[in-house]
Amino acid sequence: MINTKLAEMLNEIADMLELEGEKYSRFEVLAYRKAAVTIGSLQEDVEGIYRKSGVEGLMELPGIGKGIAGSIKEYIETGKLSKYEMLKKKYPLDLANLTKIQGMGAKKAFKLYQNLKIKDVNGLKKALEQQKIRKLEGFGEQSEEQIKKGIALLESGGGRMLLGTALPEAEAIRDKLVKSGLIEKAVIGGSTRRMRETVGDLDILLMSSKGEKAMDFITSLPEVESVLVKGPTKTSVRLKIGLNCDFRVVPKESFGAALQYFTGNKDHNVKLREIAIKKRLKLSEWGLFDRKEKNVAAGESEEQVYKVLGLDWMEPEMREDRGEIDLAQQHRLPALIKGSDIKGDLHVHSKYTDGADTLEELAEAAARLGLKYIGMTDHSKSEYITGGMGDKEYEKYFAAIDKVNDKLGGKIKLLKSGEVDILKDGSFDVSDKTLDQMDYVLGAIHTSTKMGRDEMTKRVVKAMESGYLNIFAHPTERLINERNPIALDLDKVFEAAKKNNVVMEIDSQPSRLDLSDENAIKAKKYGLKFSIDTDAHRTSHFQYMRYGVAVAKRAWLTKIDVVNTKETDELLKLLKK
Ligand code: DGT
Ligand code: CA
Ligand code: CA
Repeated sequence: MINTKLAEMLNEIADMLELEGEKYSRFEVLAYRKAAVTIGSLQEDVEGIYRKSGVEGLMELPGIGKGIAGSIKEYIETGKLSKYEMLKKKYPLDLANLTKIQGMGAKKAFKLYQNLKIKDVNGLKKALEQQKIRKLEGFGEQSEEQIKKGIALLESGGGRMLLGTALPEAEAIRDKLVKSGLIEKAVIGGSTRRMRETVGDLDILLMSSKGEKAMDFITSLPEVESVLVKGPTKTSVRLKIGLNCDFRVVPKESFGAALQYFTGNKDHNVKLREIAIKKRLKLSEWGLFDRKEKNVAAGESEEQVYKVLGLDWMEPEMREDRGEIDLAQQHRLPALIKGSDIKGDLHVHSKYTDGADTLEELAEAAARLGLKYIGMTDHSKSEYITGGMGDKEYEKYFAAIDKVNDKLGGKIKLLKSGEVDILKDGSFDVSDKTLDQMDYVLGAIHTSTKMGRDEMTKRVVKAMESGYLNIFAHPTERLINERNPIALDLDKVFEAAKKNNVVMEIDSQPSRLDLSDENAIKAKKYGLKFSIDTDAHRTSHFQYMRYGVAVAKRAWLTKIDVVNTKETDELLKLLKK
């Protein structure tokens, strides 16, 4: 799938136009940024859309105008983007990766290029070693330190890719294989199937009687950058998006066992193997064998493997060796929450602040997805970059919401809320009167994020004790591989949340996933409730819900743990203060 690469290039064009300065309007820069977000967050292959519906189809995507649609067409047809190539001549530096470093914008990166000929992250590292950067005007020892920290944070991810990027890619490849007619079955396994927040590599299992042809098809896919290993049953490739992918062709009678094995995780598998040994059986990716070497779990399904071992089948999200094997043996597995349990989304942004779509567009899109309500949570004034609102603006906002609700005639309901900043002292940055008018209050920390642990914890606890806070949004403020969590004593925060009936958010944005699965497990121990939200800034972001639901499943949450599984009236009662 070309989405990730294309989005990266569109973003780089925006960066380079910005560097060009006055020659280009802010409007044009913004258009490229918007297009990059649209393409980057798209859950289906943009090439597929073009092949099916042409430039018109592209223009139906939010934020894609005629000009950029033409560029996308050019890229799909020729593999090149002339605007990008032209600008790149003047700015031959790896902006895409340099700007991934926290605190490194295009301007800074270009300055480093102009003065020190730094072109990429490796060059930057060398210059840091040689202490060259501190001597530049506008930089200093402190900024050297900051850049070093940014690089360390980026590399601490160990090259693991966000699930939100890896999964759509895996699905696109799987779908192409299915369409090819060369295979009977293709299933995505590994950490992707377990829906881990990041993925080390992709694992795809195939059932095929034309193994060699299938492998030829795979190695000639446009997604593939290079072939690492190629054989009739096992092929590994490097994908252009910067991820490896293992393919294995497995015979039908071993498929269930192989799927179980290649889903893992490793610790879960090791435990299963021990259980097999106790039953005098041998478990491998080829099957479950008795002493006469007969496969007693032959066939396509995993269920059989678990069943013969005396366990109930469990969802892949649970297979992390966190106690699920014992529960499966005792037939006491929890009934995990499902995507279809979700009735609404309580964290959504519109054009009123930094969202791309109108209230009505958001409502229509959410209704099409079968949601019964969405909570409108545009920002408060401290988030001034987003055009955050004060009391007066909120009044207009709520009136507009009423109007749209009248027009919608009950098809879906917009709820009145706001993503209200929790200030340094734990107070909110809008008046109590405004808070009173909200159906519920979603509070978040965005400013003064470097506070120490005690102070930060007090700040959050105070907001919870105010009696106004209903949902604590993206509680740790982390961005995976990009920004560390704020310093919080989560035990104290969860205790205060329990006392004050504050719901914890699981933010479904792929780079946030906040709370994480581990923190959600901890929060559940305190008896807390959760709200799984998309934090949508455009209608296409509603698609992110599946990532938040996956976090919830990985934390063993059930329907009753999650407030936005309730019908509208029930939910409003629950959130009333
Ligand atoms: P990743 O790729 O780092 O995100 O994580 P996984 O879980 O996808 O790991 P990967 O790709 O190395 O292996 C795929 C699956 O194969 C893994 O989930 C479990 C299984 N597996 C890998 N190595 C071993 C092993 O040494 N023993 C057993 N029993 N299973 C293994
Ligand atoms: Ca893997
Ligand atoms: Ca692998």
